[in-house]
Amino acid sequence: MPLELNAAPVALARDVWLLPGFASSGPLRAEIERLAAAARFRVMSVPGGKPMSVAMTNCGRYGWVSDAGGYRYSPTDPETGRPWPAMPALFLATARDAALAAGWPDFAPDACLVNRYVAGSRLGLHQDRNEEDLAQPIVSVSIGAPCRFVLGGMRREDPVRSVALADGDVMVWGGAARLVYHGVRPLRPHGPADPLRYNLTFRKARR
Ligand code: MD3
Ligand code: FE
Repeated sequence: MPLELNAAPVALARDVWLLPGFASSGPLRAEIERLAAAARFRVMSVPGGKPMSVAMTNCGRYGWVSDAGGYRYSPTDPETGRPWPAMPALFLATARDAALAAGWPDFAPDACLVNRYVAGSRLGLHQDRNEEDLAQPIVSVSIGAPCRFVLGGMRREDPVRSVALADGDVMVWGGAARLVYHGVRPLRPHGPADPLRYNLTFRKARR
């Protein structure tokens, strides 16, 4: 059993919490495989037209999508026109438990974005600001290969620092940190056995 399992939450900055090893990734991975069979991972393009390096799918009432029309939440999968798969009970329980542990007892996510990283995949510095209710926190669950997460400030030009995230680590952000700039450094080639990283990002998209 990893030493950090059920470790106390670590405050990385004001209203930014790291819950080391909070989640058991095996059962979450099994759910990801089920989801991907219903709504496949796809590479979306940023509004400027360039494909992202991260592949994505969604579950829950709303899914985050990006295309030439911009970034938005959609109740349906643009590839099939069908609603996104329901959020698995295990996903919802994990997100709610993590938010509670970090001090947000009423988190009710209606959207879960599933990101899939291969070696070289990255996410540039950005804010999450497509959600209607910025009083709600965000919960992020890391699964699989480790990565370095970039934590900036309220302005793009603020200094950043890099935080290591491992399998099972959960981050919770809200309050004063809700609009903090963040990103993910290019995933390093890991091992032949498990080169993938998944991230579940739970959000309340609509009021
Ligand atoms: C900090 N995903 O999908 S989630 C994203 O690991 C995204 O795939 C990253 O950033 C990933 O938008 C990290 C963690 C996260 C989410 C929202 C935040 C960090 C945040 C909002 C404000 C500050
Ligand atoms: Fe983000």
